[in-house]
Amino acid sequence: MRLPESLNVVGTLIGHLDLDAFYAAVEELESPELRRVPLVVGGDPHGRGVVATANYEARKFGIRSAMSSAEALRRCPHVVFVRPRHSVYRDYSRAVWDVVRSIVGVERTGIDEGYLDLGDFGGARRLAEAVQTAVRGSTSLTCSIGVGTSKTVAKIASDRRKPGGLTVVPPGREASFLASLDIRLLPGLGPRTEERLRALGIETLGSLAELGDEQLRSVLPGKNGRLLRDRARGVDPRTIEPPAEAVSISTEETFPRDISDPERLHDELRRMAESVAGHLTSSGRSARTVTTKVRYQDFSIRSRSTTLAAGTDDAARIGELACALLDRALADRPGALRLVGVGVSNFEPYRQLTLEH
Ligand code: TTP
Ligand code: MG
Repeated sequence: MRLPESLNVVGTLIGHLDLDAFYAAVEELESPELRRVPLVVGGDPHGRGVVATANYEARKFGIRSAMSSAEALRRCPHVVFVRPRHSVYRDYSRAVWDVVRSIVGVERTGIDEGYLDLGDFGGARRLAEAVQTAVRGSTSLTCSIGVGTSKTVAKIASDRRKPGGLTVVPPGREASFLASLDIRLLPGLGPRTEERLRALGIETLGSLAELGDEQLRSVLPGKNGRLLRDRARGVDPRTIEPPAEAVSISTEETFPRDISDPERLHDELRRMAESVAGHLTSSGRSARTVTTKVRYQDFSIRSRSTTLAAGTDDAARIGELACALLDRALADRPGALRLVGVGVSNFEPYRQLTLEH
């Protein structure tokens, strides 16, 4: 996917979107009886489970992510526990980001958060509101968005008015927005740094921003100190990054039973080569390097590659090369295989793409 050209333009407003009580919100949608009761998504409260997240009802009792489930139960004896269902959350997350991407350029940074390219100041608020409305419309989930001239300001702002909030920090207002906030809210500022700053009486981003060079060097020496002070001042040149560039297309398959017959292995490789070549062709690319990967019964992995003088997207050619590479691997180390895979690489830089079965 190519991103809109407006990405990374200096002067663009950045949004940070974060879904509200994400896992818990999904569970409430899936089981309406869980709405309006204190809910924890997490591990066993009678074992060593921890809280992944809690709905806002449960947060009133002081229940928080990463707390032990046993502690959550102590704080609210009638809290309802459900175990995390990660594949369901992944599906909701995909639906959210598909609809967000249909409106603005996106750099996803987590399952429920990412940065948005909101263009110039004039249209940023309207775009952010449109994103919130679209997310709610397509998934019934709510999200909070912070808007600012930098990633730091946008990320901090998205957490200010949860749930469902929109906080816009206009250009020029960064330092005053940050000044009164606790240093703990600055992304990238870890617990050890926090402790050192507090020991000197530096509790707010405003006082961190005001530290002189010499004082800064003594508390937080090196690059990191300057970076954190810059961010506390609202200075953060990071732009929205497009998704990582692809370097290969590959597919692999674990067999229900290990296979040692070379003919059957060749058939599998030819079939996989068809699939890989299909993706190459449809993306208008050709590849110079073909790789065969094998996994033996003891789970060890070997791979063999060959590089052509000119690129190809021909399934039969890739299949034959993959088979020859398999023969080489088996000549070096014979044995039954749990898995084989075919990959192609060495093309014009594009996104990494792993085919799913
Ligand atoms: P968060 O966005 O930090 O939390 P949240 O979406 O539940 O609540 P908020 O409204 O404050 O944004 O994390 C997103 C999901 O990631 C969260 O729903 C569950 C999971 N998660 C964990 O599993 N363990 C953790 O310690 C945290 C912080 C999150
Ligand atoms: Mg969240």
